[in-house]
Amino acid sequence: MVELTIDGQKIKAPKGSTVLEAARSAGIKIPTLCHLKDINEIGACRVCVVEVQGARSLQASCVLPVSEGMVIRTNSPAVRESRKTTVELLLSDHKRECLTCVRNTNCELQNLAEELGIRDIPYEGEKSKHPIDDFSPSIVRDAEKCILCRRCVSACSKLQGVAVISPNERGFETVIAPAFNQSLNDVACTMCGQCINVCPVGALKEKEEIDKVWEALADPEKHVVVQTAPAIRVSLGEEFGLEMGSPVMGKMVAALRRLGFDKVFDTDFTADLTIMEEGHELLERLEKGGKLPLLTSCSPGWVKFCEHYYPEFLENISTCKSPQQMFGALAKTYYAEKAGIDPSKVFVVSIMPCTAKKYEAQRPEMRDSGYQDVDVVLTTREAARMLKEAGIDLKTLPEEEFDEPLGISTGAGAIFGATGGVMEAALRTVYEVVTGKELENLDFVEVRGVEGIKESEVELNGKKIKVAVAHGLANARKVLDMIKNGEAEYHFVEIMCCPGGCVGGGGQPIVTAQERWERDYREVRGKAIYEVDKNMPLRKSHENPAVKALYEEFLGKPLGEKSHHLLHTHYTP
Ligand code: HC1
Ligand code: SF4
Repeated sequence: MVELTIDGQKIKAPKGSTVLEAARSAGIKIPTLCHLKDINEIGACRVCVVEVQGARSLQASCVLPVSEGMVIRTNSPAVRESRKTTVELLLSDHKRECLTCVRNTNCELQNLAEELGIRDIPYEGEKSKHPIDDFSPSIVRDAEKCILCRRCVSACSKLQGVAVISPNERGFETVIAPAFNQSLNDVACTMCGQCINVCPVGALKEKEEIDKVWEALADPEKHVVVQTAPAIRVSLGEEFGLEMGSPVMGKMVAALRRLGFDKVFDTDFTADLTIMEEGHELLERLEKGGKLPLLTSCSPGWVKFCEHYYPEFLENISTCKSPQQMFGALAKTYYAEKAGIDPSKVFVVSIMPCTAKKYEAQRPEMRDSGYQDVDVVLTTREAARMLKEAGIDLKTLPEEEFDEPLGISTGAGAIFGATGGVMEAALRTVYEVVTGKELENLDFVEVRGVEGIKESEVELNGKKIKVAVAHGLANARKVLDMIKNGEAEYHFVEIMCCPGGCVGGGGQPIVTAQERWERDYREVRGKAIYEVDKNMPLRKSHENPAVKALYEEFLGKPLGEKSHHLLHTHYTP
């Protein structure tokens, strides 16, 4: 430990820590903008400058190591003046559309301008000019709002191991973009949206599709159904001021009903169905010597990553469509038939924690119902915007139940939303199908939690099955490289594109740098998902009565002909 003085307070801090960390541990606030814990610690924006006794210039506290006897001032006139000037200069070259910006009231630059008491911008001069890139089905990039903090660059390279965005040009011309200023749609971007989640301003956002949903809801000819992803039931509440990880399943159902959806269904239902199909696919590959390890297929950002960067593993990917897509295919066949509705009139909306799901719904493989299976995908954030626009306050609503039959699910479906959940759900079912015995302990804790790569072993009738779980594409890279180099051998691997799994998806409520500092949002939301599972009356996919009925009435059996037609696909290099 070293001892230093910050604003007259004697503080002890671990050797190697930064002045910013030392100050925060003592409850002293230093504002930051580019800083993002463990992801972007580069001292680029200079908002966090402090005065160091004896030093000639102000220093960026986020990269300044503590040293014995150091004397720091965090709020001297020179410091305040410098911070203000920095932010004024940023604002002078910023497209100041605050009132109509998607990040209005949720923007770190806006908040900082307010906190620093900025009342006018004295440096009006030349402004950068850049076209908006909205060619991607998932991500919109507006470089005129970019403040060059590089948080997106770090997230894309460090968390996702993708690195398709970086600074182009120099000086005033600098722009964060794919190489040669190409569109995100033309490079090997996975559409994961992690860059959006870390953007402090509105330079990156999802491709908003709210208007299409308003239009469908207003059309008396259309039967509009909505499906809600596993992860959003523990995150939507954050948009309405509830604590992170608050479970809002019943209120969410009530809210969507009030918005005007004809049926409120649940992606958890098809998550259970995925387990039936994928579990049997695993067993078939194990028995018949198919391609192993089997890799999960429900995360479209991961599938796109595999197509771009590891095409040699495409045959390992399960042929199961994701639960979102299975739902769409069944809504326009099984459900339409059962409800006596012309499938061309059924309009399927998904609410997903994910931006890549927008892209997935538009893939040419996803039209097996005879129509585009899922019509519109909204992120959690877009869904909240719709509710707010309609004057619906989630907090005040009663709890309501999903509609039947596509709204019936088990705890196994719910845990899809957290890293390790697909694996755990699959193991619960595969174990009982193979052994014919009842599983005593349903909790496969070894595959839970936020560690980047998790491993476990399960014995099935005397055969050891080795499994692994990776979340965040940088971890996916590690696992795939280990398999490729013969350093690891698995039978079944779950890969989720986003850190923490879908709870950390690129369409989720924004977690600011300050909140990320205070707690691990992946952990908080993940724990909430496991609580949902614990409280469900049924916790194994094969016990879902609506899934059983679906097989009896429509599909026949797992991996049967109808399943193959509607629920499976192939990704080819
Ligand atoms: Fe996911 Fe999935 S869990 S991919 O993370 O398999 O997005 O939540 O909906 O499809 O079920 C996302 C979440 C989601 C699918 C399911
Ligand atoms: Fe990188 Fe994902 Fe953003 Fe694409 S969407 S630029 S892969 S972080």
